[in-house]
Amino acid sequence: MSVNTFNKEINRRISEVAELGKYLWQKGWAERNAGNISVNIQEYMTDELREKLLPTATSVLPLDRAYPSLAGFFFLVTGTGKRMRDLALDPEHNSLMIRVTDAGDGYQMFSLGELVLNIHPTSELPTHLAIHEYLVLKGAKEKTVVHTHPNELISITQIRKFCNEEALNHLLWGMHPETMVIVPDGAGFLPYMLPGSQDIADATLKKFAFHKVIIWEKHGSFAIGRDVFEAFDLIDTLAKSAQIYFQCKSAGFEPEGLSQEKIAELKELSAKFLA
Ligand code: 2HA
Ligand code: ZN
Repeated sequence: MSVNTFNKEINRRISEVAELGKYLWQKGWAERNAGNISVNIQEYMTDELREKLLPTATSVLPLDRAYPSLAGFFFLVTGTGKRMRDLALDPEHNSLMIRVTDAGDGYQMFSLGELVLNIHPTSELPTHLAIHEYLVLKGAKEKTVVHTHPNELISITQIRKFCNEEALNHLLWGMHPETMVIVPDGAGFLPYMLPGSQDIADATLKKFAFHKVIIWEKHGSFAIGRDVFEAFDLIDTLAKSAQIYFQCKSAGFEPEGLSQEKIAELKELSAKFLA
């Protein structure tokens, strides 16, 4: 089965994931296998396609915890150990489709290419599924989750005084007016935890109740969006602010930033802009 045999909507999501892989690589945020992407494609899964796919499923693999609200849901996910730069050129061999079992506590895999599947989902699958479950339960419009390693945002979290949401967001909002307009809820900040674990998934999930983008200390960022580009834009905007901060510092001076008053004024503008 090749990419072309899915329906138009699913093919489009596969292409978008590949395109995002290119952006992440070009940004320098995707060393080796860094980063991962998932898309909830349940709404595009017709009965006809499901019937065609199910006989090609792998056996069931267990999940560390159950996601009852995702029972039967299909997702596109990037593969563990796969490179974003390869994903950009060849989504069939660097990403796959999974279906959460009817009990919600396992998943089956489906190839986007040949029938023999030589790929497993991202190591951050627990965090991706936890976020998707939260979005489904909320009836949210966001269907995509993007994780990447933006140098600028990781660097900020190497500086202890910015390792809290208040200081971090004050800094990022103050570097450029667009940052408040695009990310009015600011970034959630998660202190360092072991990647890939259920604990980091649970802690990240709690942050998404208040933010659309989370920064993991000394590691990277997670964002949600209606499509992968919307999630990318949140991270890109924050990274731009961090970059401005470091460019000023490299030029030998302390950036002035925007005052609390100006930031508050922008928050009002953002409410109108995003309404
Ligand atoms: O996909 O980024 O956090 C590799 C990672 C793990
Ligand atoms: Zn990572």
